Amino acid sequence: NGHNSFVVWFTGLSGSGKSTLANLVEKKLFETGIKTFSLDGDNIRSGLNKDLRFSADDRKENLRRIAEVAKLFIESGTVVIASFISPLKKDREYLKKTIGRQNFIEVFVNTSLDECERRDVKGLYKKARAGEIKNFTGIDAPYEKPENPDLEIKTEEENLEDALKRIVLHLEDKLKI
Ligand code: GGZ
Repeated sequence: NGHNSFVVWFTGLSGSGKSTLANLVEKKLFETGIKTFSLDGDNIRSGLNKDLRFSADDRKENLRRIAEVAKLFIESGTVVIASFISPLKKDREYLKKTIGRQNFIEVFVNTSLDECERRDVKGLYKKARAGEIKNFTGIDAPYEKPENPDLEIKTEEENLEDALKRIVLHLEDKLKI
């Protein structure tokens, strides 16, 4: 229906605010009449990727399958909004290559580990510190920061509304035929 389709990919630590931003972006695009679909741990890891956990290999396979799903949505003319930690540079490179660089908008939700741990919305950091969760990103599994993201959101410095405006402005350009 007249616009480009692509993936808006949010990467960042657990509790960085990826989903919050993703939900706001989806709402904005919906209001503009654009067909969107959101992919996140809730709808992917509970079904399609139920067999995967958080080893490096499992995360890689998680992201590989998500890339394939995203490609199908793009083919259908849907804008995909994806929120996954996607902690490794090489896995994000794979995503870009598979989905196509021009169809992949990387948004780095840059919230410090200190702040994510301070918020600890789901109590997962506490559990990870206690050794109850293994391979937790930022604690005993790596997060490699993107070097050249299309957008970087520093949630400790910028309010949600301004961040949202910045993302939507960037997307409006991409949406043109
Ligand atoms: C990181 C974990 C882990 C471990 C469970 N490490 O904040 P959440 O809870 O709701 O979102 C996190 C989600 C991360 O899944 P992803 O598919 O985004 O990860 S990746 O891209 O690395 O494949 C977190 C929860 O799962 N969670 N155990 N060990 N996050």
